[in-house]
Amino acid sequence: MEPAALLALYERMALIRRTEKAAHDLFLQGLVKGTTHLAAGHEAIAVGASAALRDDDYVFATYRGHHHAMARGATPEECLAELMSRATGLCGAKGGSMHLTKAATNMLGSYAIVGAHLPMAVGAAWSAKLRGTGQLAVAFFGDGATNIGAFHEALNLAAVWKLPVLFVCENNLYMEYTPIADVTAVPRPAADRAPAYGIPGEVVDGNDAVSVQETVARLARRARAGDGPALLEAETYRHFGHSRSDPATYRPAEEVERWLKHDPLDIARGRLVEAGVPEERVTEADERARSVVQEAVDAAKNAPPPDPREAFTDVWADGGAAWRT
Ligand SMILES: Cc1ncc(C[n+]2csc(CCOP(=O)(O)OP(=O)(O)O)c2C)c(N)n1
Ligand SMILES: [Mg+2]
Repeated sequence: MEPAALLALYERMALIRRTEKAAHDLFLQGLVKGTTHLAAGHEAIAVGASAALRDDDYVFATYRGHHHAMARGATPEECLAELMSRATGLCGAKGGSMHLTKAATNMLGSYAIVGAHLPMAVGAAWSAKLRGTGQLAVAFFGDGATNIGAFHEALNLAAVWKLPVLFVCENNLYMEYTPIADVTAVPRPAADRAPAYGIPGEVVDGNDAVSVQETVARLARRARAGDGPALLEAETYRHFGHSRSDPATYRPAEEVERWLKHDPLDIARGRLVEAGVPEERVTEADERARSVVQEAVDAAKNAPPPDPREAFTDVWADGGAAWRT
């Protein structure tokens, strides 16, 4: 990867990390209503995959989806304002943390029901295939989703119809407070299921943005060429608890320490050094990320709440509610 592209990947990850930290701090200040599921630690999956996608590809994420919204064009200010229920939020304060959506860039939503969006991604891929657009649909989901029926139904249909869809599992070893290994019949909750559907199943270091980018680019090429879906298991770890109320004390200290040393930002910094990018460039990128997020926090704090009349707009697909009320 070109040094400039590598630096851009790094800066996007730094921006996401700082936004997640800001979301955590704002929650502690009582300014974030509702729950949040932070993706600090998962940044390389969103940013690496996004770097391998076309701008018009479809992306679907879970409630742990801030990183995907930001990798697909949402700004820290739009995201933080949404978390803080401000009129300037990404979804005008109607979505909140668990439903970040940016339809304008084909980031077709974050979903709170585990596994629910996998069949939706299959539908988007079917539509792309019928229209012959060459677009791809990508569904990002957690390891827990691999034990949900919709995961298996989606994989089967996508394989039978050879649809251009990638299933990307963010295996962070836990589904809420339960180790995935304790409740799953195979060691690799995602990749080991792929053979049952006759599709490629691969494992990648989900904390290395470059490995993710290369793997997704390769699987995307074959899907666009008509060779059908693939299942990618990206190994990662969350830095915070499952959701805002979870101190994550159930994780062994040695495991946490090992994964914190395998930080996606540190790995990207190592790659920048290897590529000969001077340290000042990295420091400047960090500084830009810091100041963008600080400005986003200030702007979101100062933004107005939504107009109560807006509660009845965007509720139905036709944009109105008149005939129903
Ligand atoms: C169908 C369904 N069952 C249960 C839940 C409650 N729930 C919310 S998150 C979660 C854990 C999911 O873990 P995983 O898929 O590994 O994603 P992670 O949170 O680790 O990113 C559960 C069980 C839900 N939202 N939807
Ligand atoms: Mg998980």
